[in-house]
Amino acid sequence: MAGSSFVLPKARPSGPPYFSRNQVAQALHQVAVLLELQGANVFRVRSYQNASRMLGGLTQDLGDLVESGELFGLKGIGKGLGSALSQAISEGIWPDDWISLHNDTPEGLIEMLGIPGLGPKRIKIMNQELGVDSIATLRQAAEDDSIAGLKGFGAKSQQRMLDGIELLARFRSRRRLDIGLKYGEAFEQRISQIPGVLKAQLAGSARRRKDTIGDLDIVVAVHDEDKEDVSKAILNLPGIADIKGAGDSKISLILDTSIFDESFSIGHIDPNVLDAIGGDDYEQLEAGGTIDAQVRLVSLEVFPFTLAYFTGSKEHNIAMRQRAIDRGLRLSEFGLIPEKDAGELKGMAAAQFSLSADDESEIYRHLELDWVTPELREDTGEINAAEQSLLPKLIVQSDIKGALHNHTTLSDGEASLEQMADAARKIGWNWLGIADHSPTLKVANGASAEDLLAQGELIKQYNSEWSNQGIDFRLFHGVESDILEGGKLDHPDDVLSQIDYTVASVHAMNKWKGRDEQSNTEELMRCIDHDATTILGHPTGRILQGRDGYEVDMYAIIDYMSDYNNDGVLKAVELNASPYRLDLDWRMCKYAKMKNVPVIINPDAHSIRGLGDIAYGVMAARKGWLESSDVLNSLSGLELTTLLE
Ligand code: DGT
Ligand code: CA
Ligand code: ZN
Repeated sequence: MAGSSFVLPKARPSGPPYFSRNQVAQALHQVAVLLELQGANVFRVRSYQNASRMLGGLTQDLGDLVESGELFGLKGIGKGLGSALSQAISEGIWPDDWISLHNDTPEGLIEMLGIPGLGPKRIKIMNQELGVDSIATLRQAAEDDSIAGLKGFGAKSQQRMLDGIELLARFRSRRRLDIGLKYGEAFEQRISQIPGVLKAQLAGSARRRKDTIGDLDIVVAVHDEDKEDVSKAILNLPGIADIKGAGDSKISLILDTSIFDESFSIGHIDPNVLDAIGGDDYEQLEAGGTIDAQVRLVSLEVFPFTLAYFTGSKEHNIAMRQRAIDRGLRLSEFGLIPEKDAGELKGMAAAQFSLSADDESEIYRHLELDWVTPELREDTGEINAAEQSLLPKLIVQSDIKGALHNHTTLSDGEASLEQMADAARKIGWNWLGIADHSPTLKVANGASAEDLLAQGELIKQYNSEWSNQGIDFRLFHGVESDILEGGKLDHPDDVLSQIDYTVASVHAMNKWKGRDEQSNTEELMRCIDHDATTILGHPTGRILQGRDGYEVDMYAIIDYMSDYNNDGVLKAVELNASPYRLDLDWRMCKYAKMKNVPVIINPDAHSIRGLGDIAYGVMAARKGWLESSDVLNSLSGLELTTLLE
């Protein structure tokens, strides 16, 4: 499970200091909230809140402050609180009254604190007036419309609570790939640096680059004699909010944002996207978020087997295990063991008879297979392909020479045309396509036809300057046109004919989500029919962890685009690389490839930094079996010029 936690931070196994500054600040904040929930005196509540803020903002080491006695001299730390904190830091024990405060507060009330935008004061009122004592009873009360009537509440705040409950549930269950990878890579990095660690590698859905991640799995190789020390060191790493279990070879943890060296920031989010994932509440949820992690400690000989097992997917493992059985072998997280040797033995006892493997590829070789890259391990045909040496040569980021859906300050981008072009050149691209929003999308400052054409003149000017200087870089001029009623585009034909290409995208999500699959599919087809439409942008409109896309028959859409391409008319489908979208879904990429529909991976960048999202698009494209020849991004500027003519 992922989400946020509201428990007193666990002490490090060795100290002092037994708690980090962050943990102490967090504990004080929790005490303040719980006191407020109990209806305690406001001054008392505030004193804990202030102490939390003050300590959280310090730069000195807390252990030093305790030792020197300076802690007592800090503003807002009285005698009582000072000695309570000293004891906690030097002995690893929280004050009794804090522990009872946590224990005595009904779990349902604590659970409600996780709802974004809902604070202790309102929870207390709803508890007293309506007997609300859990998220479930809160939802019931809101659905019965009884909260709207409470003094100081109203229908709006009632709806906000319902939205908050939904948001929390979504956020807790899984995390987006970008976030999961951020935690996973930071954790892998920290573990790798521990003395005695021979190898540490992220496994699970993160290694398979799924678009969302349930929990992190990390496999660590250590010599047996170092196991205990390494395990202790892992439990002492920064960023551990709680320890769920710590055995000999398996550690179960909850990580929080203090795992990051720098303070956690999610950067610019397209307002349209932010709205779908909870607005300002989202940023707050993310900053206070957590993710679960499972660590396995194994010896070097077992490492490849454990890594392969915990990389999954479960379906891939099952197919692999069956393949092993067919060869008289038993495949497990501990080894690949001849059945005749293993007999009645189980687990590690059987593993002593395992065939050896220095790395994963040797396990695959034992089973007469080519090594399967983790992204493909979903049991969607990869084992057959590996058996026949027909696995695709997947696209890599260095194949990317440019992308066609990016914004500038002409609509809602943060960088100018010139800055975007410079940035693209700096990352080694050969070309860049600009597709600013069209007039209908007022919230995104859609550009008028006049402004669009003026942008085209500027692009021509830049292109001829580069060409004169012998610089092999060019800009393509496009537009991201809204798809209007009946599949129409947002500019007259004589305007569209003056630009290089059109990315046609749906933005009126309410309308499209309120309609049936057939109407939506047909309207998209009408839009694809338009001569100017080159690319279908974010084809389902989904926002991961935010909203489902509109209903549409993507197979029919791909088939329809396929006919055009087979007749020599370019109709490409976008794989929007924003980690909030990854739309086209990876599962559909393989179908587009099979049907000869080119894919264009587009970062949909609204800033220079946004160009970097191309990395997530490449991950999704790889997961979708795409090779460099399947995407327009691998063409040179010259080739693309010819294609778009
Ligand atoms: P997630 O965490 O929901 O995003 O997805 P995964 O794939 O990381 O799944 P997780 O964390 O439950 O387990 C990690 C890997 O361990 C999984 O991909 C395959 C392996 N595994 C877990 N349970 C089973 C099982 O019952 N059978 C088999 N064959 N493998 C399993
Ligand atoms: Ca996992
Ligand atoms: Zn768009």
